[in-house]
Amino acid sequence: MNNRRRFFWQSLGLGALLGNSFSLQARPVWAAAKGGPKVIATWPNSPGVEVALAALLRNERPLDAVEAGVKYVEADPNDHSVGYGGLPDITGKVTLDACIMDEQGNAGSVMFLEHIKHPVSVARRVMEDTQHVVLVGEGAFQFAREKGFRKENLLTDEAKRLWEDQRRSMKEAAMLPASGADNHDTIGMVVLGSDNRMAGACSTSGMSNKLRGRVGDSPIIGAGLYVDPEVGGASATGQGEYIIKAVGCFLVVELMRQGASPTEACKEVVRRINKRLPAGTGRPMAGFVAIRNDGTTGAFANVNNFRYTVGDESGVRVYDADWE
Ligand code: SD4
Repeated sequence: MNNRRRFFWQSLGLGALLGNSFSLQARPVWAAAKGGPKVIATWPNSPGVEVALAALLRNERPLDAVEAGVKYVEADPNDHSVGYGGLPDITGKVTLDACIMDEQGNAGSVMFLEHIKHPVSVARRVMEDTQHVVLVGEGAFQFAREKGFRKENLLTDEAKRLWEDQRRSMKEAAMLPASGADNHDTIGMVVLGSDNRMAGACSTSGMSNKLRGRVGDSPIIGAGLYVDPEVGGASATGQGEYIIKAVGCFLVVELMRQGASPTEACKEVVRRINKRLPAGTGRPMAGFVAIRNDGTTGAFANVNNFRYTVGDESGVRVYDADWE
């Protein structure tokens, strides 16, 4: 059992929740979701997807389900790109970014937040308790404290050691770290309830060794996450600078609105991003997952090792995304 799975069983103590066989069937664009609840997430995040799916199967609100699924990943010390255990910035400090969107398309976001283990929950408080969409840095931290979130040290010994190793291998401290698929694990998740209501969330510690104050795509509505409950939702992972410039997730959803399948929509956005990138190995990574509100799912990346997770009543599966 790998560390992630062990963390899952230890923290939740759930038995085998879901069965095995599962197939992705394309459905007509505007058909209602008939397959019951569905969850899609970046990377092999089966435990987080299982948490979200279990909530949907209990008929909980999609917003609660997606928050619970992402919180699971934020608390996992073995995910070095999210929350507790995330790799620090160039100064050795863990800074977190997250956003959330609800069933009506409302949004909340926190950026450059320190010392709070669950930025996705702070983002939800921004959405629900303020008239704003985004809080950053010290202001976001103060807000979180006022809302009762605990101040915690998020830098684990293992993350510190990995960060030190990385720094040793970087020629110049100020350069952006390499961003192939191997140093990503950001959680982006979109859920569809059996009543066709949708919600999404995205959470990350960002690129390790990033400049202090750097924010990527993940907490930016339309870049790292976008949900239009009438159409579908998308989330992203990879080097945020390129995803922001393409307004990636908004574009995925708009392409789905025009009739593209989730995979076609993700592919088109990846193609636009690729036009601006050098070809071949070492190219900055960009990958998207998407779900239409008819329950159809898909993903696409510009590297060959992007994997994503889909869960529904018949099981939770990790897939290799197509790439170009
Ligand atoms: C960022 N998109 O901060 C994030 C990084 C990422 O897994 O996806 N890491 O740019």
